Amino acid sequence: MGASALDDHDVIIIGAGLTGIYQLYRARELGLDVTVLEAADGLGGTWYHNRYPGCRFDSESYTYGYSFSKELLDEWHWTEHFSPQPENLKYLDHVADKFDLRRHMQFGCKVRAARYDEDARTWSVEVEDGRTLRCRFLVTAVGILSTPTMPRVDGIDRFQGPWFHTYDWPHDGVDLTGKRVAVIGTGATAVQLIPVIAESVSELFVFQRHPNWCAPLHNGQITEEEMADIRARYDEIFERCRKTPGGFIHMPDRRKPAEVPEAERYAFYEELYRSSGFRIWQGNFRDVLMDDAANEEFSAFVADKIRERVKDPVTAETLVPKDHGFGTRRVPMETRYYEAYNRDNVHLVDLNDTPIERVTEAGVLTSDRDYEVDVIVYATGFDAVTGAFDRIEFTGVGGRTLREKWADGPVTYLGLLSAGFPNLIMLAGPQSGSGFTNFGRGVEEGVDWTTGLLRYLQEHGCTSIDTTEEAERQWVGHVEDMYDLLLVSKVKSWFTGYNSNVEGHDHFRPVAYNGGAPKYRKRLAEVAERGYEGFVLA
Ligand code: NA7
Repeated sequence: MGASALDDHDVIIIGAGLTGIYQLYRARELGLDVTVLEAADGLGGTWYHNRYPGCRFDSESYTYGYSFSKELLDEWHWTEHFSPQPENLKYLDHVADKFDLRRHMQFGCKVRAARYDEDARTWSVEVEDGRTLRCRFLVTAVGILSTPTMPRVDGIDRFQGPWFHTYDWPHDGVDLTGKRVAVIGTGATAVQLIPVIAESVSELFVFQRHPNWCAPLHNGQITEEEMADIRARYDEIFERCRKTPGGFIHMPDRRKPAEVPEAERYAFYEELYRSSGFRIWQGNFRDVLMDDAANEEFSAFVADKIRERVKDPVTAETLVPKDHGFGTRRVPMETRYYEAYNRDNVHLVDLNDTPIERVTEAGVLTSDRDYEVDVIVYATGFDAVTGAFDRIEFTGVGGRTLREKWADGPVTYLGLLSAGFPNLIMLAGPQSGSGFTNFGRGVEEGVDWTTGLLRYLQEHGCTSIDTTEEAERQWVGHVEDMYDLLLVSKVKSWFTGYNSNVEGHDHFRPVAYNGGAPKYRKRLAEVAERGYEGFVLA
């Protein structure tokens, strides 16, 4: 594709997770010389790293997996409706082997920096092992939750026992049986982990800064018969996912809650609470995510459920969020999470009353007391969406770095390119509609579209693609407008770019695209039909 003069590659993909694997498959189909650089020692991304007990999908398994191969769909059996991490990793390994993708991947290759050569229109990619590789197109598939963050408290490395972030859970496992364990954080990760380890540890101290609105996952096994039925309905399932804003099988209810009689409304809420997966969030009244009154009513309903499930009223009250409404942060899906607090060996520490002062050799010191523990688990989240980009020194036209350009938040066109960084194509990047839906679905569509773009560039002999500041201005404006429609915009979370553990992430940053998958898909299709409007091809 005009890159034949290079000794290296037409395309380098950074990251061998769900996204990178599929982009590799598609790029290879175009006959491109492509290699994938992966920092870890194996493929799988999120599913390679997160090995903590309880880790699993919150998407229905059969909606998360790839749809591109009928043969793959026909042969793969998801054993649970919300499949656990080991099976998810096995699935991705299976895909890589089935399509003979592994030989295009290089593991243990952490990209340190990448510099655009304006004359040659190529990227030089520096790997931490000292090598520099060149490519025409540099494609990032670095994930949106791949840069774990630790709390900014003193003493973390003074602790004498094992300690780790959930993302870095030891691969050979860690036996917590009979141990005193501290878990810091109560996000989606902690909510999966806590009820599982509560059963075997001697004491579990959960350090909570803000509670989240969690909802029952209602997971279950998938029998052979059920799987056969799912296989027969795959077309219908994927078609349904295409129609929903979140890319899940759950369609929002567009009725105005105020127009639905109260008894009917509450029957609906009960039904949602009994339903599995994200239906309670994505299949709720649309207004619950957009209108204060609707949100308040539903939040009060869920608060009562928490109070019913947690025996000690003080603990129950500590677990009820007071600073944000249901669904305005990503909803942690739980399996007997609240019941864990009914156990004698589980203790909730409210950091609002007694903040952490520091970590000591023996445990966690709060303003109230010293919690002596054997193991400390940090479930403290991620430098989400832009973190992985900030960790690589991307230098574009005129020596400007992406980090400088994005200091106040990402600036992109369609979440795919950032002006001044030609040939750097971001998959499921900041402000892209691909990353903020049911990930499997969003990513597959994003990759298919990008593959169409690469084909176009190939066929038209283009050696560079960039975008303009005007196209970016319009896109970022649209991204911000989409935030304004949702209550999510009023709440500090990784959706709105906040992270107390990352310098400068203390204000709103438009990292997510909230317009929904159908709107994003339509926009991408129009852009392509108009000869890649908003892009500058050379
Ligand atoms: P989240 O959702 O970002 O949660 C991180 C949790 O860690 C959250 O409860 C934070 O409290 C807490 N946290 C972070 N820093 C601190 C400090 N310094 N002290 C105490 N507590 C802290 O990350 P997860 O890994 O749980 O989930 C990420 C996504 O993965 C999730 O949305 C799913 O999509 C899958 P805070 O609320 O900030 O007070």
